[in-house]
Amino acid sequence: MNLKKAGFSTRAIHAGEKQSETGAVITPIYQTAPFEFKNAAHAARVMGGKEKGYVYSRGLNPTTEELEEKIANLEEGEAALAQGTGMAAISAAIFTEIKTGDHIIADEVIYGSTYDLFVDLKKFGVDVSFIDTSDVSNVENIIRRDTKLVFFETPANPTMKITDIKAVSDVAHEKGAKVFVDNTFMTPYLQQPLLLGADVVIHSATKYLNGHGDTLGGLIIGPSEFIKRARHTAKNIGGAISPFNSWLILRGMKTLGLRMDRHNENATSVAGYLENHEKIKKAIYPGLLSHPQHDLAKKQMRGPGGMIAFLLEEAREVPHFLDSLRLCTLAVSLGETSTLIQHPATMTHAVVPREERIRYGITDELIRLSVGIEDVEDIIEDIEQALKQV
Ligand code: LCS
Repeated sequence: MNLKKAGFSTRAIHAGEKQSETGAVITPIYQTAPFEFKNAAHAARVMGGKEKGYVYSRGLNPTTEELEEKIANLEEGEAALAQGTGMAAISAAIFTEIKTGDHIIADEVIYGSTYDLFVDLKKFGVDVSFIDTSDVSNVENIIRRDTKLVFFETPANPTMKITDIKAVSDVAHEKGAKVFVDNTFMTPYLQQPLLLGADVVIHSATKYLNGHGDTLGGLIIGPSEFIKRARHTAKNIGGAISPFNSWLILRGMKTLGLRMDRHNENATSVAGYLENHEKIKKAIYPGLLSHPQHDLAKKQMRGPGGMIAFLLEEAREVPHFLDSLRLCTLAVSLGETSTLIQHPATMTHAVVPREERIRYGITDELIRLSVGIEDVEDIIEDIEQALKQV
């Protein structure tokens, strides 16, 4: 069957999966560091790049390769590279593309460690401008001839603001800059940045792609030429994923479509509930008509996703509210079966200096909810009883 033409879930289940020599239906876990050469001449050909072959799992591993092929298929990119964490994927992608003296534009609202990585780049002589990419005119105003790349998440972690992938890509390409989109919150089921003009897509596979909260992983998808260079850079940085973790993500991805439908459905109900609750100052969710970029969300996303941000009236109510929850789990991370809740100001984004954080909308009363796939009535009931305590 031509998998390129098949539906999303058919591809999520079958793409990348190879027939094993034993007939095993499920991908084997090649839990090995090195691979044996057939002989010295074979080693010379493989090491010299004249013949494809497995050498060492830091560079290439058959289980991980299936994961790479599956995500490349789902994002409709030419090739992909898997890494041990989302941050390893982001680092490898960035270090593949930039050098001292280059300029990077990054959205000011991004995951805390990604922000911290970009701040660190300044010490290597890379000029980083943090701006609000959700207003494309900000990109137009700041982009320069030496701008190498524009990086953003959409929706952004944790404020849920949305950047127009096509509009920013058009502006960036006019100046010869590349666009890297972190698609972790959406997954290819809900958004495909490469089809909207982005050059490279990055995922923390730790989240929805794996979907079960039991492993870390990162993925980079883009043109073969870029992935080839990224594989070289990544091999030297050394952030390889273990074959077992690749296998877990491969397994998780088979149910991605089913899970994302349920995340969409549950989060839509929870967001509607929160928006109408008297103790909630504001609920921010792309599926709500009140989201300032609801129309853009409908245009570039196939669904609103499972992430919600909301504000309590007062920051001092936050700890008591969080401590009163019984079903929702107080934990960082997101995109798994369980509903997870956290306070960005003191948790995922504590690394962003307070003044900047507040300016970006990551205020002290903001709470982030990753709506799981439990029965939605139970999630709402838990939030309801906790809100009664504040
Ligand atoms: N990109 C996004 C959008 C993320 O949310 C995260 C992690 C990463 C990249 C990094 O991926 P990792 O290395 O953890 O696989 N976000 C987290 C969060 O919001 N809470 O805990 C981790």
